[in-house]
Amino acid sequence: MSYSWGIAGRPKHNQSVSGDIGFVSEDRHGGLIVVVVDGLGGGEEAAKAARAAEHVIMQHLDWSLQELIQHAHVALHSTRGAVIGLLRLDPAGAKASYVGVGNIGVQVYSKQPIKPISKNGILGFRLPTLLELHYVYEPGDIFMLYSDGISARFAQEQTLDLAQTPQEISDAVLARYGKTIDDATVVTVKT
Ligand SMILES: [Mn+2]
Repeated sequence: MSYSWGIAGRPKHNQSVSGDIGFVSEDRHGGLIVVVVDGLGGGEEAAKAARAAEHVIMQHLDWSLQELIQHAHVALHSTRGAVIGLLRLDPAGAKASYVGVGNIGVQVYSKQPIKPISKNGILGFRLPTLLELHYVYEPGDIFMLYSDGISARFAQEQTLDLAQTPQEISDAVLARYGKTIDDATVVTVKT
């Protein structure tokens, strides 16, 4: 089973640096780590916090999601802090697992209902009791993670053309639902 993905993002109006980072990386077992981090505040300080979380994850792709969150939490102590959504897709058994801290949105288009949620908190300041959710996905299911610079109205979207490539889907959602008053990032993965 293989994956394809696309990422769209941009800083808020009149900012040159986004405090969001969205990325996708393969682990050694053919699995995928899918991440959106939103550094608190904006600009370079927010980006610094997001990069600190990205660094921890990229260095330890094989760690469990909860270990990644806990280590990112420590790494962000001297930053503005960040919120994060962390999804792992494992082709062995078609397993999906998710841990989210703070306001990162997850939208899944799947044959069986898959509705991950995040718990309130801030990496670097206040970590909630982590909730790791587990699902089995089916080929063709589509996972999307997005920062709060994407309007919550996106969850009610009915007309998105899911036959498009993941990049086209991410671009379309950013164009339609991106708020100019916040950094905005969308990551789309097709299984
Ligand atoms: Mn934001």
